[in-house]
Amino acid sequence: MRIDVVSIFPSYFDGLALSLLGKARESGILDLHVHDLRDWTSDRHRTVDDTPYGGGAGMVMKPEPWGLALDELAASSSEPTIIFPSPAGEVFRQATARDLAQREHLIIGCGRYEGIDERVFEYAATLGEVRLVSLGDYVLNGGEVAAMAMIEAVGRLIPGVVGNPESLVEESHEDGLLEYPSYTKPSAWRDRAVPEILLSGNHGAIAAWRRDQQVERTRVRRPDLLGD
Ligand code: 6GU
Repeated sequence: MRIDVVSIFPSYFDGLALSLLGKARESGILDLHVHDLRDWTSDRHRTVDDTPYGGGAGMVMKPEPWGLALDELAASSSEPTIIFPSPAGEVFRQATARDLAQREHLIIGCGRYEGIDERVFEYAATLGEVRLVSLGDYVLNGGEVAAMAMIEAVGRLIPGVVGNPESLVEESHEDGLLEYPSYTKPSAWRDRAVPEILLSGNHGAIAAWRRDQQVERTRVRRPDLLGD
């Protein structure tokens, strides 16, 4: 998979060189390129924003650098998926990550300030499928942190990125439930014992206990996931 990220703070993404995703990049499974939006400006100050038509607080990202960036990056594939992290978008879920992990080419446009000129989204839709995607119902200062979260969630689903594919399925949200609790040695620690059942060797009983734990914590912490 190829991912192009456009941002005015490209160094945010240096962290993606670490760990699992770093290895995926080295092995060529994940072809990640981070670009500075200002490279598509032509004025002396490399301006990317201006005041909003109609008035109001803050600045809006100008369309011209975005148009040139999208033209150049979309030219490298037939049907890119163009993602704009936005608190006004659809909520990013595990199903979204699974969907995006199937794509050949993602372009992620990170907005700052009060947002990007609306015409950029319309234009982008002539180049590929456009998705406005939000991390959740709270406000960040820009799309970078959201883009990092999305790249990690999508990247780990690309075949070969996570060494043991079994570890992908027993995770919170993969089956619509929260994950069961995990324990390791020592079996007693600061007067707290590991649940007896996990030491029993009875794999059927352990699987049933874990399932119960999943359902119970989901009921308490995230009843919305159960449709209640
Ligand atoms: Cl994707 N962007 C911003 N700026 N704020 C957010 C968000 C995205 N998701 C939640 N809050």
